[in-house]
Order: sequence, then C-alpha cells, then structure tokens
Amino acid sequence: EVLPGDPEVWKTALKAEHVDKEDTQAVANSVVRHVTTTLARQAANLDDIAAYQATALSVKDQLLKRWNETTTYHTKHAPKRVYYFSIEWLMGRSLDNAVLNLDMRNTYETATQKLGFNFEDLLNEERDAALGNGGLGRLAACYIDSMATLNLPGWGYGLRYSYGIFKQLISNTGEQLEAPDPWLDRENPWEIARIDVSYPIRFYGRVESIPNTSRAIWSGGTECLAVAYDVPVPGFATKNTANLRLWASRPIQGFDLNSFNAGNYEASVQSSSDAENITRVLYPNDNMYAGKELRLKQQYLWCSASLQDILRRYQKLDLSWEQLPDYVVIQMNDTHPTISIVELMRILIDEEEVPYDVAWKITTKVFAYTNHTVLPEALEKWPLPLFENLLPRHLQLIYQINLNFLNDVAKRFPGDMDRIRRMSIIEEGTPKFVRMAHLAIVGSFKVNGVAELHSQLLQSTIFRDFVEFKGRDSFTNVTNGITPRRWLLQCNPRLAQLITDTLGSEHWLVHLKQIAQLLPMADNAQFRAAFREIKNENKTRLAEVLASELNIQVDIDSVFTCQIKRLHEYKRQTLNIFGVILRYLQIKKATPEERKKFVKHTAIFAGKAAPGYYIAKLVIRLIVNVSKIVNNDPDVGHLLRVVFIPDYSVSVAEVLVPAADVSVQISTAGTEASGTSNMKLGLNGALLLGTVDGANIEIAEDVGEENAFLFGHLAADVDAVRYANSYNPTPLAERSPELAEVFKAIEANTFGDGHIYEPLLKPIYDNDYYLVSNDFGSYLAAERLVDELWRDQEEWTKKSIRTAFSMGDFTSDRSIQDYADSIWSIEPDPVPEN
Ligand code: GP0
Repeated sequence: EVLPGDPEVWKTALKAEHVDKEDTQAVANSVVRHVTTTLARQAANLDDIAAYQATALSVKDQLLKRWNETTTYHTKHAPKRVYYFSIEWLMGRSLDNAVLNLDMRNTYETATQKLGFNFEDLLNEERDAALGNGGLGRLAACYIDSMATLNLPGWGYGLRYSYGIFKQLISNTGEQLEAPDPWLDRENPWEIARIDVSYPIRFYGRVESIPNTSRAIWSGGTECLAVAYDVPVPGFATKNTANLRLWASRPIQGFDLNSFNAGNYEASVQSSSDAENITRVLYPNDNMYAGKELRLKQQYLWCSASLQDILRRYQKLDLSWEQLPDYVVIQMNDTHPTISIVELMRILIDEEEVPYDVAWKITTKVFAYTNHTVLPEALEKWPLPLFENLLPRHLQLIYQINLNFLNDVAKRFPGDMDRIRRMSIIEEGTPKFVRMAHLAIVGSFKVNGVAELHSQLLQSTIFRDFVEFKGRDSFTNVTNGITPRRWLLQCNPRLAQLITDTLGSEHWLVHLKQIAQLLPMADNAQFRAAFREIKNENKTRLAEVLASELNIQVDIDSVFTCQIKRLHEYKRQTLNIFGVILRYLQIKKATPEERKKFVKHTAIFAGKAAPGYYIAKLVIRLIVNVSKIVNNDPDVGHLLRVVFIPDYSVSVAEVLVPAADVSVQISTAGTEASGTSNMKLGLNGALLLGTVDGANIEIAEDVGEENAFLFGHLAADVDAVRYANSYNPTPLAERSPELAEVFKAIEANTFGDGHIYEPLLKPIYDNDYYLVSNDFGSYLAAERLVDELWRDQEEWTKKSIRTAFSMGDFTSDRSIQDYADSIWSIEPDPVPEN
C-alpha cells in the first residue's frame, strides 16, 4: 500500500492505534478518549447513557479497522460479490453482539467495570435498530451476520428510516396504540455518514425517445439525493467485516432554486422537506401490500442508489458490461427491490448505450429473487397510472420486457391466450396493475422459497405457469436460518457455556451441526439437571421482568408457552387464546380437588399488529382482557397466567426465547412460508407445538416427531375444508363444541363487553377461512399431550435437549452457504491475519 507523506510517521501512527484483545487498560483508554473528546464529557458527570455511547464508539473503532482492511483487501482482490437488497433490516442492538464477535467481551466488561460501570446496564442503554417489521427484516439481519462470518464478499443495501417500526403501547382497555420510534434522536454510534457517497434520484418527468435506437432521455420532474450511511457488521471470530449501506434521502441543494428565484421562499423550503420525507418512516405492514406512492419512491430511491453505487465500483475494474454477472450478483429479498431489474436496464441502455438485447442478457444473469409468502394480499401490484406518473421511463421498459416475454410464451404455448393473460407482467382491468412478482421472476435467473413446503407450494400454485415456462431448474428452495451467535451465545450465555464445556471447544458456533454430538446427553441425568437449571434461571429472569414491568406474578414451575410474532389472522393467535379461555372455564368448573390435577400454564404472547389491521388489533384486545380476568381470579390461583408483553422487539425476544418451554407455531397449514421464531425457540430447548406448515415440518423431521406436538389439517386438505366451510356450512357447535362454549363465554361478557369481539367471532361462525374451528379439537388434543409430558419433568427435559441439539441445520450459516453454492456462485475470501 502506498502511504502519502512520510510513510514512517503513518506506520507509527497506525500502530499506536492498535488495541490488544486482552488489554483492559488500552480499552479503557479508548473509551475515555471518546468520553473526553467525542462526547466532551467529564468523569464526574458521566451517566450510563454517555458511558454506553463512549463504549460503543470505542467498539466501532475496532470494527472500522477491520472494515477498512476488508474493503481494501476485497478492492484489490476483486472477487465476485453478492449484494443483498432488503427494504427491512431488523438489526436490534449491536454492542453485545460486536464484543462477542470480536472476542473482546470480557475485556470490555472489565474495562468498563474499572471505570465504574456495570456492563449489563450499559448494554441496556442501547436502542434497537428496528428497521423492519418481523421475520423478513430479521432474516436479513441474520444473513448479513452469516455472510461476514463465512468470509463471503458481500454487502447489504437498505434504507435508513428516521423512524423504525412504531412503539406499541397498550391502553387500559387493551387497545394497541402506536407511537413513533425516533431511534436516531440520541445519535447512532454504529453508523458512519458518507456525505461524499451520494447519488441523484429522479421522479416523475417526461421521456423522449431517441429515434432508431432503444434509448430514451428521461428528464424533468423532481430530483433528490440518496446519501450513504454505513453500518459495519463484524463476522464471528474472523477479521472480515461486512457492510450494511443504508440510504437517506436529502434535497439536492437544500433549496429548490426555481421557487427560490421566483421569490417563493416557503415553497423552496417545502420541496426540500419533501425530499427528506422519502426515508422518514418504515411502512408498518407485514405480509400485506398497501400500494402507497411514497413506498414506491422509497423502493426506487434505494434501488437506484444501490445500483449506481455497485456499477461505479464495477467500472473501476475496467471490464466490459458483459462481464458484470461474473462480478455481481444481487439477491432480492422479496419483490420490494424488483424495480432494480428495470433500473439496471435503464442505466445500461439509456446511459451506457448498451443494446437492448445485450442489456437484457446481462441483467437476467445478475438478479435472483426470494419469495416469502403465497398470501395473495401480500403480493405487490402497483396501479399502472401511479407507476407511470412516478417512473415513466421504467414503465416503457416494462412494456418492452413484457412484450418480448409474452412473445416467447406464445411461441412455447401457441394459442393459449389464457396462459398469456395469467402470466403477463401487466394485469388487465381498470385500472391496470404492474405485477411485481411476475417481473421479478422474468428478470431473475433463480427464484427460491424459504422452506421445503413453501417452495413446493410456490411451484405448484402461484408460480406454476412460470415453472412450466422457465423449467424446474430456475426454481429452488433455501430453507431459512437464524444466527446462533445472537440466538444462543448472546441471549443464552449459560447454555452456550454448557455446550462449549461439554464439547470442549467453541467450534459449534460456526459449525452448528456439531451440537448433534451432544444428543446422547439427553440420557445423562446430571446433564439434564444442568440443562433444566439453566432453563429455570432463564425463566426466573423473565419472571422478574414480568413482575417489575407488568406487575404480573408468574410461577416458574408452570409451563411457559410462547407465541411471539406479528399479529395476523393466518398465524392464529386466536387458537391459542381460545384454548386459554377454555382452560379457564374448565378450572372454574372444577372442584378444589380436581383443580389440583391441572398442569400450571403461563401463556405468553407478544407481537405488533399493523396499525390499520382491525381484526389483528381486536385479538390483542381479547388477549389483554382475558389476562385481566384470569390473572386476578382467586379460583385460578397459580394454575393459569396470561401475559401480553407490549412492544415486542429483537431485544425483548432475547429475553423471551431462552425462557420458553413450548414454541407455539400454529398457522393454518400452507400459509406460513417458513417461520423463524420456531428455530430460535427450538435452539433454546422449547418443544414445538405446531401445525404441519413452513419450516415446522423440517424441524419436526430433524428433532423427531416423537419430540414435537404436531396437529391440525394438512396443507393439501385446507382447500377442501375451506370450500366446505363456505358452501356447506355446519353450525359452529358441530365443527367444535369446545369452541362454541368459548364463544358463548365471550358473548356472555366474561371478559368485558362481548359485543366488541363480534367482528372477530363472526367470520369464524360463518366461513372460517383460517380453519380455527376445524383445527381447534386437534389443537386441544396436542395441548393434552403437552400437559401429560410436563408431569414427567425428566422426560420433558430429554425431549427439550433433543430438540435443542437437533437444530444444527437451522443456522443461517447453512442457509447462506446454500445461497453461495447453488445461487450466487461465490467463494469465501478471508482477509489474512497479519
Ligand atoms: C413474509 F411476505 N414475511 C412476507 C412479509 O411481507 N413479511 C414477512 O416477514 C415472513 C414470513 O411470514 C415468514 O414465514 C418467514 O419466515 C420470513 O418472512 C422470512 O422468510 C415468517 O417469519
């Protein structure tokens, strides 16, 4: 490397910056330097917040050194890189994760302790980076952790929302209220603003074709800037540090000069705030398409900036455009980034003068698409007039892409007009729509689902025509995974220690399959006792939080059932709460003698509902109101507790996951693409109570069906049951007498005014689309098996151990390795240890 000026001075300065992993004093020095300089504070007035910030800044220094080495090395090496495009990144907190990955946790803990602080308290000062709704956003976060850990050259691209997912408050009457999440108010110590890395983004305007070419000039409209903010993501026990580049929108000059000149000062300031509005807030919908223009602006800003950035990097290599796919692969996390297919075409054709056919050949070798749901209400389709107004040139290109595509379809299936209508990227009607999933498939070389069943359903239902056209090989499965660093090492340190001690090394943290070696320990009474003690300690920690934060006393000898996920009809929190109500009614009916035979239950719920999702909010209300009655009924005693934990987040999950005995995964079969809390809970020893859906199937296969509680109708039978429910309806009491009893109790105002819940109950009486009544009986039967097993704690612990140690395949390292091998064709490129 060439150093400017005096190389010796440079070298000495760079060396002076070095901090040894175990050098507590050097770490303390670096923290204090940030206290006195960056934060301009003094030892005498240092609170936990400032101490956390100084500590985080000191850790960031360490990350940035590794980040620099990684980028320098990769720039020189020029390997093929993967770019993971995700509109959501649910990162959670970074401090604990970073010091663990750097292998500096002890050093930082001791250093901050010597400076007079409790490290745990400092960790709790950090706000979650909650730039996501749920599974999809958290998946991206686990994946970038694995990309860094596996030394794969890859970056993440996303949006730097000023406001992440809303803060959930629960009113006295059980209603969900939403408050903003101004997570950047206290400054974010983990990001670096790259004011010098910014790109212009155009919206609206007009298009002029250039005669006798495929090219056009897009001009006018409005322009703003996308500015880069980088978040370094350390791999575990490696120098490699990945980069998450998030874009923020900014006005192009601070003022709109036109209105400024026209003497309209207010309008000029207004247009600058319009630009800032684009990345103001994350859309709070999960598995639900909303169709807002501002959201399309977000998507385009993010995709255009990311592509401009990637192409600028590529152009430094001085190669031909045809070679782009040998250096760049872009994984699209759902259809949200699909516009980037068209944007790449636009840049190549209009700006780089690449012929249309060549541009198409290049583009379709760069993109791969991951689908995350078959639910029709989640599939993105933009009203054509809205789309055309905002992105007129892109619509033209889509027409051309569609024309060529449908011509090819017509050649393969002559005269099959219905097929052409079904497959078109444009949906006919008034208005017309742009179908983003179709565009994503047509523009990608590979399409994958996120669990075996989901990938099969994609190929046999919503994408069937495309499989017939493109061939089986274009479609594949990559089952989701979770990072064992955050979801075991960090959230359950004692279990991690037990595993490390028993295996005699830490290798399992990067080769999770190795924990299967511990399966025989299920038959070792001493190990079982140690394992159970850890679970009980985690339950105690949770119980303390519930007592102090919610004033609810729970019995740690009760079985903790956890359903922690977004509120959604298809996820059926209803089944769970109706089951709780039935249990309550049974306890009430029982004699004191009979009550002694009940297994004690603590039903734990957490999750947010989309602000506009009325039924989902009603379910929260029911859960909260049931909890108020049940938890305060002296007849119930310790037999039953119901807890709704407000404001679910990654950090809350880190407390819940290690404390769960039962993992509740009860979606209607065929609806949950994969699920990932099933993996987190399983890895921490919770037994699976689930339907035959998503990744539950693969989990049950690996842990052994005898160690899980599966129930409910199978995906293959759901349609027939649904059909019968709507066309040959039987009274609820015939479908499920128990559920009819539960509904009667709700309607009799047992949990407050029963009228309120009519919109929730009526659809179940009427046609029960999600099969709540049809599955209730087998759900109750599964619960009885849970109770029976709980009575035998030794047997329970055996199954819990077998569950945890059979989860080796559900690490995101395995998922990312699958992507690298079967889709991306990229290799690890570790930065050498000097
Ligand atoms: C799927 F379509 N998922 C969507 C969406 O809009 N948001 C979202 O979080 C989820 C699936 O529901 C999932 O089954 C899956 O595991 C996850 O994406 C990641 O693939 C629930 O976690």
